[in-house]
Amino acid sequence: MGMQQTETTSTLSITLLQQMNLYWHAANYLSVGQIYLYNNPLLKQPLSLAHIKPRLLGHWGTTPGLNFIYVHLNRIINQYHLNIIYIAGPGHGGPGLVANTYLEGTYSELYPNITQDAAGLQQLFKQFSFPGGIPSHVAPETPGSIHEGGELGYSLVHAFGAAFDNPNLIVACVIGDGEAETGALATSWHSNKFLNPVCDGAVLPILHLNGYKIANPTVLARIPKNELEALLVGYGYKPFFVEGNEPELMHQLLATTLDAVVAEIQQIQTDARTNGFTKRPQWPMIVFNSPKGWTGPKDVDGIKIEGTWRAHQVPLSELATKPNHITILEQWMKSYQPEILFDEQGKLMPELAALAPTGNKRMGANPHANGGLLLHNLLMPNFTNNAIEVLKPGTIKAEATLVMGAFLRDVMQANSNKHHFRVFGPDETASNRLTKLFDITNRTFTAEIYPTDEHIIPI
Ligand SMILES: Cc1ncc(C[n+]2csc(CCOP(=O)(O)OP(=O)(O)O)c2C)c(N)n1
Repeated sequence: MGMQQTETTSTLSITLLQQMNLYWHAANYLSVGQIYLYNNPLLKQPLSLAHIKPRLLGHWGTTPGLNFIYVHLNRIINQYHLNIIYIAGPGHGGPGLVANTYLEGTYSELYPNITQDAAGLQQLFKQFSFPGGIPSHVAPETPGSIHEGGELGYSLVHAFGAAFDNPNLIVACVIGDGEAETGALATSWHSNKFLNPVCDGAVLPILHLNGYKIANPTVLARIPKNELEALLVGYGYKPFFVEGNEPELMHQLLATTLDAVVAEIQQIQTDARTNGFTKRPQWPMIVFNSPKGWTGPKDVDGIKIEGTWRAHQVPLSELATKPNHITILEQWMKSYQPEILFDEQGKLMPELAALAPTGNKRMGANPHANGGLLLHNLLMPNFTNNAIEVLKPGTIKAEATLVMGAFLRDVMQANSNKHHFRVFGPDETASNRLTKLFDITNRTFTAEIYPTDEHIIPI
């Protein structure tokens, strides 16, 4: 098949493009602020060492890309009334998710001390990776997060887990190109062989191809594009490439691509939900190729930072000993023009705030990403129904897992109309003797099925 290279078009009006770009700047500004600032959040005073945290932690490199994607998902949520949650595989980009959930208002609702003004900004910045504050990675307390960002590799499997039996949900899953080298992630691509568009939601993988891990290039960024495409096609996806470093072009490219991707997802789902499951769809995905540390310092002391591995963590880390770096940091933060992003009090300008979805459509507030709102207790049969009476020791022959299989079958039966109980097994349901489950269910598989297969169906 031919490569999906989106042509530059004008999906966004000039006004919308400018506003989305400013919103992105606001998210980037808040991200940098979290990494560096202790005080002076709106840079109303000349920046000095006293305003800077004594110990600098965090990851800048992945963050502008995560922010860019967030702003664009906000647009399609509004445009198509979608229900989307965001999984950040490079969860070390915690400042980006905190910034975006703050901008959309969720953060202040959950944490009322982080107000929408200069005092709230100061708290927001200070608490990040600070004693008594919040983690530097996307964490359980980050609004909208179901994925802990510390150990790379599980984003895509979590995304599929969230989409199973959740037909109206789209899970946008940003995957780091470094993360993609882990064993867990490398095999998770195949989860599309277990996803059925009739009864499950959709997963939109977004491979964040910013070229580097901590100090090394990534494999996927250094193979020819046609090999990368062949790999992703081989995993069963239809990759759309969004590549570049010029923000305006990238905004149009990603917007056009997301419009196309939403149309494909909706077409796959409508077809399957009208005509039943006929074949495994080729789900769309995006390869988002942008510079690591995008919009950050281009060079520091003659050494290239933006677009290199050097942008991974804290690009300016010797502020105490190099006063010219404080100037670079100030110029960097001012390049986002905080004075046009926030009003005098430090509140996001209303025309920018209006870009975010509202209520539960905000990705930070989506109930599907909340650990409690949508939980239902399982109806539990009395386990003693499956008891085996042992009148005298050593007289009964029985297998523990066979009995457990019968119990799991009864649990599944009791909850069958709710579709919220699944059994996952690495090919050991039968060999571990849980076979009583097959009295009432089968194994889901959307790849090819042979007549000799047993208890294997697409749904
Ligand atoms: C399993 C695992 N191995 C190693 C690390 C250390 N680590 C943290 S960030 C990172 C690089 C990640 O690169 P990528 O996924 O491409 O993210 P980005 O470049 O966007 O920061 C590594 C190796 C980790 N967090 N988890």
